[in-house]
Amino acid sequence: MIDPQTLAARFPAEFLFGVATASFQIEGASKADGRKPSIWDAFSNMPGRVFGRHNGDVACDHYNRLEEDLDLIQSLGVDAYRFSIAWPRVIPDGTGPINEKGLDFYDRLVDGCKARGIKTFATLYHWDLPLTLAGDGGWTARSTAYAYQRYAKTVIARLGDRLDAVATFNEPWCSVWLSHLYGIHAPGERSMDAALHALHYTNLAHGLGVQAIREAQPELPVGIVINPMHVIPGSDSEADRQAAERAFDFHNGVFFGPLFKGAYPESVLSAFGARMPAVEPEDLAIISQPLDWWGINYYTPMRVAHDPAEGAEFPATVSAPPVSQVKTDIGWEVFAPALGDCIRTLNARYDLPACYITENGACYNMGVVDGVVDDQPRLDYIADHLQVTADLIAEGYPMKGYFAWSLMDNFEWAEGYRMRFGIVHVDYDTQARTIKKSGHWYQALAKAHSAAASA
Ligand code: IFM
Repeated sequence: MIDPQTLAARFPAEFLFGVATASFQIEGASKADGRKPSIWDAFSNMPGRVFGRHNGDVACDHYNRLEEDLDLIQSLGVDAYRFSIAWPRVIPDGTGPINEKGLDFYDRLVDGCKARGIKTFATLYHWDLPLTLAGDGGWTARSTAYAYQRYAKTVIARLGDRLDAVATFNEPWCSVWLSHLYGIHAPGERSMDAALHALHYTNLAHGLGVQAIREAQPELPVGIVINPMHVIPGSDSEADRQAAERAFDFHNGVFFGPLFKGAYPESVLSAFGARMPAVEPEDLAIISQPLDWWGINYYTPMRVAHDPAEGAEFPATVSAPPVSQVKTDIGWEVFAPALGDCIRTLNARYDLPACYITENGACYNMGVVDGVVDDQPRLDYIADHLQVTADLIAEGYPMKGYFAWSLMDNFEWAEGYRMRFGIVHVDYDTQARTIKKSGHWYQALAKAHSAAASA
């Protein structure tokens, strides 16, 4: 087992250790204080979409257990908490009246963190789009980008003075491709045309959000959280290498290109140009405003091979087998070196600002035995990825912090509650929280790092 003291010594004093969650996954209280449904409330209540038809009605009941959960975070000794704000609590119909009671909850959350000496990293959009907006086309409609801008402005006007950082979006790859092309996440569309529209309007919303945030709170560090794919060709063949390049453009370039170069990848434009929504003359300038930071969510690499099927749609790839047979309980290959290579590749291709690892962690479903959760594989996973992070810092990459996903077990989207990512176990019958072995180890690491930093 990697010694937390030794590992802590590899990180500079100002490096932040944190834990992360998202509103829909933990809050519950889905009808409390004026909140209205999001697309995930609707989706999870449809047959066949989410395992066991689990939903977010209760989740971890965090909305009603805020103070004790903040005490839990404090007890872990971490520097920062990354959480998301539920648009349907703040502006329940997406547009129209602002719900002060929704904002009050986040006021208490932010003040509670500050009172406990915990830095606040807020994400404005972690997939819970107000359901009313779906009636207008959701992310396939340009109007949603402007509704998002008003939402961003509303949140920052109220909370911005006490936030340490804000992210416009969490993992646009998921809310675009996984939600509109692959049909796995809400709203469950399977249409390239819908996905291409969602792509551009999400990127536009990001840029409009940055404008609104900077106008309301010029000093607040603004960023975005992306889950880039570290694409590895399945073989050395030219066909597989080219497939990996296409996959890179499709999965990463469509976000990093507009954001950091002001342009969509040529390969994507030539594959889909006519099917893209109208890109207005000012859009790419709005999207590519410089950012203060970006976040990477990394779990597993993507291995691809050329798809030989005639007429295969761009990027025309199929999955290639993993090299490591070590997998987490959700079936994702464990391969820590890809985190380092992903950061190296992205920095070589784009001019990127400071970086936080905004999510990293592993799904293991072991339960409580005699008051203990022995999740050694999760501990090893986190430790190995932190070693890679320390290597990146030693190479000179501007890695500023690491947030374990997740603070606690929660609603794992299409997998419902059966897949557990927490460093704290949640008993969904009693809502009891039990710090797992990985959580105790992470606590020792965070405390050792703080002690060294303040020595
Ligand atoms: O639970 C999710 C989170 O909401 C976004 N990033 C990946 C996690 C694990 O799937």
